[in-house]
Amino acid sequence: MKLYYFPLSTYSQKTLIALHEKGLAFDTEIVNLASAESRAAYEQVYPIGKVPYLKPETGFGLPESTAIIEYLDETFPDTPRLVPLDREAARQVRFSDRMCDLYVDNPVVELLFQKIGFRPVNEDDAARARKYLSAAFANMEQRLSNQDWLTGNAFTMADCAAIPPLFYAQFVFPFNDRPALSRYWQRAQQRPSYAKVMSEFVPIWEQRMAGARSDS
Ligand SMILES: N[C@@H](CCC(=O)N[C@@H](CS)C(=O)NCC(=O)O)C(=O)O
Repeated sequence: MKLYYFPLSTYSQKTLIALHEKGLAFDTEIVNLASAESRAAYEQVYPIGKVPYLKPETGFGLPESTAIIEYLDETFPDTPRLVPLDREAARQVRFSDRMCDLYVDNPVVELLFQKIGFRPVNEDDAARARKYLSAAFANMEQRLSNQDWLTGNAFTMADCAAIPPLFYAQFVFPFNDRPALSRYWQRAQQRPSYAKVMSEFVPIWEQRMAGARSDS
């Protein structure tokens, strides 16, 4: 199977964490979201143009990080499950996954893009993003006060969704005043799956930030 992704993309990172948690082998193709040419070529594969996108060995291609992780769970049943089989536990994981995408990842990206000039500054959108992040981080702080991972003591799809935006949140909506969330972020960086993801994207991020500083 082949994963189309962009190393700096949070939703790509979410899927990569899942693939590494499962120890699965996969080919990759990088879609450079900063290049109009690369994006146009990718739209031949997936016309919506968003990453990630998984092309399995057989059958239809799959966009959407959550759908990809659910597919991996079903297709490779001998690998660690990221959505538990128990229905109530699975419901909690799916709910937390949605909350993380909608009220952590999307608002972090909104604030980040406004900060680095990828989107025009819009105070209403920024205020809404901060409101969502305050509420989501308060909820995470409470949950993480007595458990290691977002939905309990097992690492799940909810953690795959929660961890990537925390990297960028450090720059646009820091959470060091939240001790349980800060400990979770430390734990996440020790997790081999995410450490592997970081080893690819952090140097790219640092290079871009250094370039942006020298331009200004
Ligand atoms: N709901 C999608 C979101 C994917 C998404 O927004 N990807 C971003 C990168 S993190 C992207 O491809 N942006 C390019 C664009 O919007 O054209 C998922 O879970 O995969």
